[in-house]
Amino acid sequence: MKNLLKFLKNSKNIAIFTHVNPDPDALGSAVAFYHAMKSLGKNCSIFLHELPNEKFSFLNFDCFKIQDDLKEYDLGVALDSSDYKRVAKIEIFKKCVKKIAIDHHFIHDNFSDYDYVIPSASSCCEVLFTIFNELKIVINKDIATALYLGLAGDTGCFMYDNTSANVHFCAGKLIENGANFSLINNKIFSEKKFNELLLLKDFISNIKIYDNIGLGTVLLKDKIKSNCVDYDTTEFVNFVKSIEGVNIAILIKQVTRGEYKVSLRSSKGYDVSKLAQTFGGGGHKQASAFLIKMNLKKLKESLVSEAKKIRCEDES
Ligand SMILES: [Mn+2]
Repeated sequence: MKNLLKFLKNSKNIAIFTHVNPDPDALGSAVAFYHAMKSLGKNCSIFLHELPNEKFSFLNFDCFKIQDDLKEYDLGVALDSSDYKRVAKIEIFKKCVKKIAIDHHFIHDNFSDYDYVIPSASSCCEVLFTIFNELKIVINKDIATALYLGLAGDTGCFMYDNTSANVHFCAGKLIENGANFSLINNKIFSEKKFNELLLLKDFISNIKIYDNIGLGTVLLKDKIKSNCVDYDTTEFVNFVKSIEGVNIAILIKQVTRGEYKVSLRSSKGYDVSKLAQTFGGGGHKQASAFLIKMNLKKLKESLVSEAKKIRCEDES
């Protein structure tokens, strides 16, 4: 931690990065870090490939940059990113004089001058909460909102097994400091466009169940037909997971012709990160993902047969 604080204290211009296809924890940690560093008088920007989905409009989008401004940054900070390849706008990150990474992924490939990783933390935002405390940063409403978003996002609205007592402690402090929890949770977990629900209706009617495994598929043509974007299907995997008797939920989303993104969710005791690793991906025990080029029928067959090998490790 001391090293980390030294890096932060010694830099003036900070470029902030997170992973590609940023999820709530990625966006929350980047925005929280931005406001925290601003409060210490630093110049900073968050670099993304594109602006976030409009669902996140309660975050102030002014902090995001999608183009390189050619400024020299004396520190690049990669948040919530488990390895080098996952960092968005990597070409700008590479140019930063010093580089650090702050993360919570169980599998993290060190890729910076100083990688600060707490694998027991629920989210990168939970790690930042402790760091900001050390730095005596006043948690203003902007920081509280962003940190709460990450906590809620990575704990599935405080329902996954990574929801520790400390997560609830942090969430409480953030609410005290102005995080609008009902707005955030409603935007992220509840509110749907009518088109999304129509796509969901078709999706649910095509879910297949194999013992304790549930598998759902979203094809490009379905998304186009219902006028939905990729982000609209983020929560679909949780519908598969919510089916009684399903311990392992699989969502296959077509990205391009022949290319698929697979999201995995599981009940306590069922480790889907190993399943993701088999296919070149990674993540957490209860939530993992990978990208793959494969024939769809073959992909489904091998996913189901590999998933059947997962045994419950939880004795309790
Ligand atoms: Mn995360």
